[in-house]
Parts: sequence; structure tokens; C-alpha cells
Amino acid sequence: MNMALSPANEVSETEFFRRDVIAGLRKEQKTLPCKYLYDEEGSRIFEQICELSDYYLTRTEAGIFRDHLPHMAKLIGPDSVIIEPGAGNCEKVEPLLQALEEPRAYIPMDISPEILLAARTRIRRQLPDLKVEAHVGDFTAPEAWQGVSRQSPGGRRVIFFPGSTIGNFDPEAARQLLADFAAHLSTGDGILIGTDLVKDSVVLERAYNDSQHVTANFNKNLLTRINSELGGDFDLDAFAHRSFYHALKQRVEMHLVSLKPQRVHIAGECFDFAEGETIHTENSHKYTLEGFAEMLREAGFTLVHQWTDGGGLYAIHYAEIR
Ligand code: AVI
Repeated sequence: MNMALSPANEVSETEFFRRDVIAGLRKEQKTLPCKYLYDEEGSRIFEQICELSDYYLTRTEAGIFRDHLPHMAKLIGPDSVIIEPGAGNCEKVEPLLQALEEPRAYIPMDISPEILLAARTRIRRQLPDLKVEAHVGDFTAPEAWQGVSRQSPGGRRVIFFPGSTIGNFDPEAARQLLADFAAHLSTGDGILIGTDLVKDSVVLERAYNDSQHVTANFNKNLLTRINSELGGDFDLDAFAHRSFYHALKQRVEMHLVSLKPQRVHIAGECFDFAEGETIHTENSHKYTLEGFAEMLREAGFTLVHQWTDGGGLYAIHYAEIR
């Protein structure tokens, strides 16, 4: 495993978190970066979200893969190298690796060495001929890509980016991320990427305000994290979870609403909240097929194919550098 890029040590990670929290809560519209939703507990709650019947994204994406893997594998071709930024436990890629014709290598990238190590062991057991080259690092940082070879000795290199993770980037940042991905590829290489689609706001709002309140726990866990890691004194009962679809911006916004006027202390600073004031904690952008094809084009890719489910809820796009 490439450990040269081990994550920042614990002290500086907490310091980054402190700075981001203080800066975000000082803004006119209070905000917190959504990446902080994923501490150990947040990641565990997110896995629960993926199992919810209201949250259609995960199972719909899995269904599209199930139905169209042979076509995807045919387009990618033999001897491919699959690169997965933010791979996590690497579970989503397994059916693809199984379907591909003699894939040459799999390169998962993640900030957690423990998760990567476990996944590498599992994949090696299942596909003993596949070279698995895990890279520890944050895929949005250029350093994380050092050591990920630009050259593939065999077939094409394909970036695998499922889960609608791109939706959590604002459109400009998403375009830039795709352009950065393109810069790590060469002519003939590709990207296989999942996005949630624009749809009826009732369906979207149900997915992000689930009846079992798991998404509410996920959102509020950010306050628990600030309390425990930064010595904050957020009263969790004094905030409510709220998600809504912003049709013009084509995104679901997730907020924490202050239920009363209150003052919160964090790391020696205080923050005042009016009743009804919110902390904006996440955006989840939704795309049309044409809109995302255009974004891929702007980033330097040529669209090859798009697959959707029967209900038109979700899409997987395959594009190449030509
Ligand atoms: C990780 N990401 C694609 C999820 C989404 O749907 O935007 C995060 C999430 N937030 C609330 N529910 C799920």
C-alpha cells in the first residue's frame, strides 16, 4: 500500500476542523463543510441511510449496474486499470471487476488506511490475478495522485466514481474535479460515474427527510462531533434537521435549524443563533442527462453512453478522453 501520503496527524486534523467550523459559523449564512459529516459514527449512519426505502439512490444505482454490467465491461474492454477515488470499503466496484475481461489492476484511493487494507485483502482473495495497488490520500488533493501511474501497460484506465458523490460538489467545483480527473488520464481512457437525476420534489424530499429520522441523526451528528472534538456546547434538542429541494439550483439542501434564540460556545468562541436561523450542512446536486453530458464535455470528456433505471431516477455515465 502506498503510505507515503499518510493522512495529516490527528492534531492538525482537529486544527483544520476547528478552523473550518469557526470560519463557517462566522458567515452570514452559517455553514459547515459536508466532508465533516463522515467521522466514524457519521459513516456508520450513512450506511444506514443507504439501506432506507426512502433513500432510493443506492439501490437504484446497484440495479443499473446489475442490469448493464456486461455492456459496461464491453465498452471498457480487456486489460483495464480501474482507479477509484474515495473508494471506502470498495464494495461497489466488485461486480464491475468480476464482469471485466482480465482487468489488469485496481487502484483504490481513500483517506482511511484501515479500510483500504481490509478491502485489499478481500479483493485479493476474490480476484487473485488482479493487481491491487491501494493509495492512502484525499483524492481532491493533487499529492494523492502522485504514484498513480499515468501509463497503463495494457488497456484503458478508467476512473470509477459511483454513489452520486459528484452531487455533493457545487457545479463549478464538480466541473473542476472532473477536469482534474481528465488531467490524470490519457487519450482512450475513461470515466464511469453515477449521478442522481432531477425529479419530482416529493420523491427527493422524502429521500432526505426519511420517515425513520436516520438522515436527521446523520445531520445532527455533526453537532455531536463539534461538541466532542472541539469542546462545543451545542444542545442537540435545540436544533432540527431540515432538507428541501431548491428547484432553481437543482439541489437538495440540508440544514440544521435553531429552534430558539441561543448562544453556542466552541473552542473559546461564541456564536449567536436567532430562532429559525440555519446552518447549511450539505448540498446534493441533481442533474439531467443532457446537463451532466455537457459538464463531462466541458471537463474534456466525450460521452459514450448513459444508463438509467426504468423510473428515470438515477444515471450512470461512461465517457472517454478522445
Ligand atoms: C454521499 N452523498 C452522495 C449523499 C447524497 O445523497 O448526497 C449524502 C447524503 N446526505 C443525506 N443523505 C445522503
